[in-house]
Amino acid sequence: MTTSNAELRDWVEETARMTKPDRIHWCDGSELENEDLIREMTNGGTLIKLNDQTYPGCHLHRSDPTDVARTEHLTYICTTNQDDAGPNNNWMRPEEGHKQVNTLFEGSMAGRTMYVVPYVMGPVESPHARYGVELTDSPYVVANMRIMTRMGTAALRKIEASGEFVRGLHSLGDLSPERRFIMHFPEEMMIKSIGSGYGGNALLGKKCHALRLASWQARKEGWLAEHMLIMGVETPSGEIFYLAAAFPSACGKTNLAMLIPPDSFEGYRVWTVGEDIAWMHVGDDGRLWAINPEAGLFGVAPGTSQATNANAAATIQQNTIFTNVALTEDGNPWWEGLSENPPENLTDWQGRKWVPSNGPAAHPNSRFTVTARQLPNWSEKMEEPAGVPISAMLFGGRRASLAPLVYQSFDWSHGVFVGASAASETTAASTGQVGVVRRDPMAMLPFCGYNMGDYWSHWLGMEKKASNLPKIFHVNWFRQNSAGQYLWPGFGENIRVLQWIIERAQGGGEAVKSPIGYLPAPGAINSDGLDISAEAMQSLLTIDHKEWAEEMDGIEAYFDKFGDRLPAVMREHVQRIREELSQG
Ligand code: GTP
Ligand code: SPV
Ligand code: MN
Repeated sequence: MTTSNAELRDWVEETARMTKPDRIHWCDGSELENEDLIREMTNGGTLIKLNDQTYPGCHLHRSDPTDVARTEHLTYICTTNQDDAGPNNNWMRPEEGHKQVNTLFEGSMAGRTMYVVPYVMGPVESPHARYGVELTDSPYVVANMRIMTRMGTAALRKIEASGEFVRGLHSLGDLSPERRFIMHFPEEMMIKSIGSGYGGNALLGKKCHALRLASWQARKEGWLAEHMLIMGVETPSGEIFYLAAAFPSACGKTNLAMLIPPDSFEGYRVWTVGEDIAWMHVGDDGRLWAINPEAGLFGVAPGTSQATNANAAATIQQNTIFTNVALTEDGNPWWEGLSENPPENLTDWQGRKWVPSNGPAAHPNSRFTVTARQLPNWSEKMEEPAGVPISAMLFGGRRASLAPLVYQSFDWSHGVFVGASAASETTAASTGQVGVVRRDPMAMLPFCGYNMGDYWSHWLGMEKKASNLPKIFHVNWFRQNSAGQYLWPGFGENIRVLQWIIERAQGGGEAVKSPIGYLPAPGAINSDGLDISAEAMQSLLTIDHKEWAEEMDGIEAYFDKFGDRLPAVMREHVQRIREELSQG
């Protein structure tokens, strides 16, 4: 196979001259092609077939132990001017970036096949869909891209018709962290990633294209590309309200998007439209409309169970690729939280007999890849070209202290401040220290493809483009008591908070004004049937003025890094909140 698009043909040939693969394979996305790939990987030992009775069509992949999460310190935005990348990104001059990686790509595919993977991000017929081609020497990446995107011949035809596509070059290289780089060239709509076969480092349609490059395009074109889930909450009246929520990596997007309400919430249902990324455009009605650019789920395995997320648990029972989970002696996958006690004779994520002294049996960032269509609560709106209208946006993260369960911003500009000043404890989704609080504006710190100061200006500017923007909220499911236990039960019970959010978004709901925003009035969060003490509820819904004053210092110090790219109104919000906090 080849293509009528000369630019694509030339790029494939030119890349092959550099990387020297033994073969070039143009992916058509067919079932047959996938079966061949899976067979090749199981024969080669890079994929293990799981128990066909209990987990039909499922496989396990173990990545290199040094390659288990995104590597933010090796991720670069290469722009002509350093200020365009901003203090939130690692930066290299584009010529330097190309030079640095091209030497590593030289001959990197020798002995391997180069796969040409054409893909569409978004419903194929959506006016907001975007196209890309990933060249990769990893069959595991191809199999994952087939699940996560609309991949194959239909995508290629779209690329040929439009002539526009993002070029993504990926090679496993030698998997050495010393020779690993994830480079973005937004001025050329190009990605070059080498030395990693894992997740967002290697599935280039995901974070590299749909967030870093798309955020750059979105700013130029007047839309938003965000690290957000999209969910429909059906209320007993049958009406469905769509919400979008940005939480940092491994902070609960996948789980919230698939929420199952408790029995006391009869008539409520949640529909999943997206669980990681949202592209939002202003509609003719002045509202923000969101599409999910992805087609699959790349979810965190640990903590996923019948009890916490029955929708995900049912979804990953078939046709799923598991990465870095543990293996039972019956050929079933296992991870911490799947069952209370680990089964005997476990093989850990590195393929060794599991002993607790080696740490968790499944890697904390072990994942499942599965088509979203298998979700019991799959929303047909996932295929809707126009997307869904968003009523409320949520920002949040993991904060053991400080941030209340929920609060609402006063208006759009304050809501942008709330998103911009969000912070969260780091997780295993990225390499580095876990559990330290860092600022993660809009959960986009690792994914914004340009200067965050400009990004906040762009967000603020949406007010001029859209007459009916969503209401903005902040949530925190992770408040702890002094014994380190979560105060809020989370998961399905989060519907109680969503109920208040939906009421507020419609102009109802009881609230009290505080310096940081509107807090739920006492009793406004429905706690019928919930086993929670009055003290716990009280500490979830009150703010400590002294702690918040210190938080303002931290926020201001963070904002200072952005110099004159920081929109002035952000400092005004800090000032006003400080004054109100000091008034007691
Ligand atoms: P990425 O895919 O990395 O972007 O992560 P995500 O934001 O989709 O996070 P995910 O839903 O996969 O949750 C990550 C971890 O947080 C899992 O171990 C979950 O079990 C846990 N978690 C999710 N929601 C809640 C909650 O409401 N309360 C508590 N205590 N834990 C939660
Ligand atoms: C995240 O880290 O936010 C993820 C996983 O969703 S990855 O695809 O690796 O970026
Ligand atoms: Mn994510």
